[in-house]
Amino acid sequence: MSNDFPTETPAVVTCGLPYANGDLHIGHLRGYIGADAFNRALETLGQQSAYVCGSDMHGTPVAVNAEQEGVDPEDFALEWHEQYEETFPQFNVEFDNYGHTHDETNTELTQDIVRTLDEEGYIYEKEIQVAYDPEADQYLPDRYVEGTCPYCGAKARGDECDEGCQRHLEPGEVEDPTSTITGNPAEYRDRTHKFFEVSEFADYLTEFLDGLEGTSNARNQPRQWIEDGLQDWCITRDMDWGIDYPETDSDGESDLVLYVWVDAPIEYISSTKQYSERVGTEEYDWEQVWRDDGEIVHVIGRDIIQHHTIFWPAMLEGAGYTAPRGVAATGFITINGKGLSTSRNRAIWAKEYLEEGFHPDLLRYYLTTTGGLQQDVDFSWDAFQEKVNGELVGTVGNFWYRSLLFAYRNYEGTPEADVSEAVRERIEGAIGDVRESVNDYSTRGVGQAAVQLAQFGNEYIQRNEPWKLTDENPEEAAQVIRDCVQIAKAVGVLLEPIVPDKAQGLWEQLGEEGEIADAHLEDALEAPPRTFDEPGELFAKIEDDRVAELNEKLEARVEAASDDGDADEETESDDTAADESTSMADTDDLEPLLEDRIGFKDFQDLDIRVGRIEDAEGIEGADDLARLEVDIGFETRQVVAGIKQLHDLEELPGQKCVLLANMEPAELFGVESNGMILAAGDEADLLTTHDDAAIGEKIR
Ligand code: B3M
Ligand code: ZN
Repeated sequence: MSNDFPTETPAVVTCGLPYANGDLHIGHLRGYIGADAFNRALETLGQQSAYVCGSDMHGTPVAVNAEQEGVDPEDFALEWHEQYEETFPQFNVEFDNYGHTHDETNTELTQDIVRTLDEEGYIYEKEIQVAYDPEADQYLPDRYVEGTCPYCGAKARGDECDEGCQRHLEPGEVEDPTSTITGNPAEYRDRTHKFFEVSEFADYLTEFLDGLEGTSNARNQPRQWIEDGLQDWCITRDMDWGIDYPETDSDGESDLVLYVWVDAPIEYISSTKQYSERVGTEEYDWEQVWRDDGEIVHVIGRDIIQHHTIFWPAMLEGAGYTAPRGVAATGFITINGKGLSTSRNRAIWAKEYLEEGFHPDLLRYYLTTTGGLQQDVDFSWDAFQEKVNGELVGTVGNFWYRSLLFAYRNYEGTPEADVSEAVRERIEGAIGDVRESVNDYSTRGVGQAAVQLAQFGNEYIQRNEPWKLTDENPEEAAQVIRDCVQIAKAVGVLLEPIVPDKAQGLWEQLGEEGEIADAHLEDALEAPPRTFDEPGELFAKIEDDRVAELNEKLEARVEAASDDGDADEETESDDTAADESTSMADTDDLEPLLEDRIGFKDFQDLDIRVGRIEDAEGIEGADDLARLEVDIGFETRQVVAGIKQLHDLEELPGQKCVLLANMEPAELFGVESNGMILAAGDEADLLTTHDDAAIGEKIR
């Protein structure tokens, strides 16, 4: 691609704004840490970039919670906002600007953009039916009403099918509405509201999606929505809390506020503007980014893809702003294999993690390298321990410590020699991998490149045994250690986006000046200072009894919450960048269990095998079908699967899968399918095995 990062023009990385309405947990952190790591990685490439965000203060998610506590929504939201501002840096999440949607910058800019859309003719008025609670004598926007999703039948909120198909719902769409204030059935009443003509942008959006970068879910899902036909979008609400709809024809104050999803993404621009105003437009020009040729990257939860790939780009285009370059949508978080649930207290809370005394970089490493930006992440204290002890302590920390200690003891620092050609090439290879991973929006790739380099370093020491060489061949010993010190530094530079504090620790041990965060990839090849002090160990092992204790605590907490009574019935009110798991699907949404039983023999007749996808490509002319080549040990099978839209085909080769091998062959779009690959759910979640079952092994 011609326009790879780093680009000539400045970038901005944003992360979905947290609603200012409750404690932060691992579901939130995953997004903010992921985006922070991505932004830092961009900067190591030499990309000029800003990382901005802010608290989402408006809307019913905030109003409903404030009301429950009997507090004014503004005071309520501001309090959470301040807490978030303090919490993020504790995880080394460093925003260049962290604002909020209720501040002056955002209020003005929002009204300005809406006015422009109006002047451009994209906004019209229409009478619609709005839910109303006669007892509370109040209209019921969004979360004030619940009912049934008209598309999938799941229980849904007024504006989103949060437990089912994840669609955005327009006012009046939810069926059998009940008021969340009184629990009474709601009435529908006629009201006049403002609409944004999203339907006008269908062609524009199709083209936009063709060029969009980011994760495959964000690039592919919206195509279906466009094909199904775009509806115009109601952008006002009957509420007091929010930004007033700007009246263009000065006939007085509006009694409508803007829908929260109008002013929330505009905070991305407002926050960038505040950053620019602070550092000066010479250094960073928000208008260049947002109105001209900036590289805009949004990191979001996968439940808000529609807002960021349909509504938002249409607004930007309509008002004359720059289109996003990439959208990366994070998957879900599970805890011990079960859906994260705040009402069940099955969550890892930000505060709790820090109070347990763990270094933030450990969680950063776990979250960014387990799931990258897109994949679902399961968190368990056991897996956390395994990853920390294995990769950070065992591979990275061990390599750093042994090479620096050896260098210090024998040479008081970096031995005087040039890095050998082979090692230089190996480091250059790792740098190339990082560059490629960033352009693939893969933080996991960044972490892997660094850790594999450390692994190479360990093997290099082991193979060359410098401790033997110091006497036998001092010159060669110096060469080996010189190489190792360089590898150690390179691992630090490459891993900085993920573990910034620990990398800074290494930087200082090497006697380097300033901040490793300011280093670029090429600095990985620059010699460290000639002398440095005795190093210390940067990572410590997590002991088994700590893990046992943490598991017990978590279990006790979850139990206590379910003893509390109605936790199981409660509707989740979390609004995170990546939150609840689909594994919590209401059983009403599932296909009913079959009554008829089969014998073991019937089961044995199914020849189900462990396979590995070798190749995957779309089938021309078929919207949904892909042709896969699956190695099942004995042979490689060609199968056709309906996953073209749902998976990034390029990422499939190498993945293990499960294949029904004695399925009758069939021909689809002229391609023979010789077996069936097993998957679950609307997004074709591919089945796999999790340990070391060999390719070809039968499933029994
Ligand atoms: N405040 C939180 C969510 O739905 C919402 C994000 C706004 S991003 C502009 O995940
Ligand atoms: Zn639905």
